[in-house]
Amino acid sequence: MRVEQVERGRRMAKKSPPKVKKKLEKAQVSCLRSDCYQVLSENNVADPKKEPKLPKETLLKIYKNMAFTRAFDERGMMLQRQGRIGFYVPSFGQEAIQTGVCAALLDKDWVFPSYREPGVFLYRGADPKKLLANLWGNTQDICKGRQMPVHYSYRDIKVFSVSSPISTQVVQAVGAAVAGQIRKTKEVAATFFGDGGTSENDFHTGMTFAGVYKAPVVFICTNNQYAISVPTSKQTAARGIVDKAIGYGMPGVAVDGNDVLAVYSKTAEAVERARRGEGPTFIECVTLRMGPHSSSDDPTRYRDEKVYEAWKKRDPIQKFGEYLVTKKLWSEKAEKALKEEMKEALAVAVEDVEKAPLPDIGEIFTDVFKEMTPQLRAQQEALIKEGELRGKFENTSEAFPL
Ligand SMILES: Cc1ncc(C[n+]2csc(CCOP(=O)(O)OP(=O)(O)O)c2C)c(N)n1
Ligand SMILES: [Mg+2]
Repeated sequence: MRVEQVERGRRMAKKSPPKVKKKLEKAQVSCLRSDCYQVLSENNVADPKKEPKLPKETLLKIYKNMAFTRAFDERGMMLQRQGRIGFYVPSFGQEAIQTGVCAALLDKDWVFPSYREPGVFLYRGADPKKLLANLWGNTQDICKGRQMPVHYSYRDIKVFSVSSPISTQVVQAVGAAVAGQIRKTKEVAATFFGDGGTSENDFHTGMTFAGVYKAPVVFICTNNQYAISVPTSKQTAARGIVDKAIGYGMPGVAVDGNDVLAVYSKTAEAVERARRGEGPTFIECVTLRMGPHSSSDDPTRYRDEKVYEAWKKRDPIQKFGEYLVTKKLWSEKAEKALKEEMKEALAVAVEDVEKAPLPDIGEIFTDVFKEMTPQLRAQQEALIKEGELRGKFENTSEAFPL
């Protein structure tokens, strides 16, 4: 923990009621980088000068979304381990980033996520069944099984289709933002990408254009300290990824990615700035990926267990939950009821979605052109015929290498 933080904690402790005082005095040492903006202390006490004034309903919506994102991820991993789906990408430990950013956006704004943001879809009102259907790629799936699992697409809530090639969403977000600028819609685009994503050319292109054209974009870099097994120290020699903002002529800020109030506050400032026409902002949300890269990965082969244990004590859901309990907005009883409710909702949704049949093989070719081209029609007919000859297409659900 930084010296200023400890001193601020002591000053706050002097003025605070006895219960809060005790907590502040017992301040923990943080494993977080020292330049990160925080609202909640390591003991989950809010700094009164920084605490955002959010209505009770929003605070509870934020908490419930973080909890549901965790439950959804747990279910996804479980389904994969049971062999019921082929692949999953959990976002364990990153719930505050996804949720805090969305809480600062309006419905009319656009979001361009990576593959590790189920909480974005959920916060903006996605039907969990539609997300689950993508994991099976069956007839209930919005994309009719044409996308990889966890690569959701949700036009109704203005969340752009997830792409596997990393950072492609950065240029897409800038394009949408510039389009809004030209059409004077006052819409903001937020895009999520990882620490590894900042080494991609698309990141550079998007940041350059956004800086030059003052595009209304908020760049959210989730620095979860790994790109699969490559640590951030091998990704960049910069002190922090936030330093990259300077080179593109935009303000940058690093925040504690496990403190949802900090993520919310800095995103809200960036969104207001973008809406005022003052241009883009870069936000580095520092966290640690608490799960595997994907269901195909084993992080115990490369991560430092001591660092992992230290971050475990900073769980974003627990941090925010403690804050809500102090504010008397949450309780053990409410927690128990929520857990039951989520378990039941997911069980019912899975049961329903899993039953849906796979799309017809010929559907691979539809929806591309209004009128199917003769070449596509010929390919469609050939594939259907092959299917008829072979009886059944192979199940490749265990062949995801990523
Ligand atoms: C252009 C491109 N190169 C390589 C890959 C393979 N790949 C998939 S995920 C990943 C790591 C990305 O790390 P980061 O951007 O930090 O995001 P995180 O997975 O940590 O959320 C890589 C290299 C890819 N999908 N796209
Ligand atoms: Mg990463």
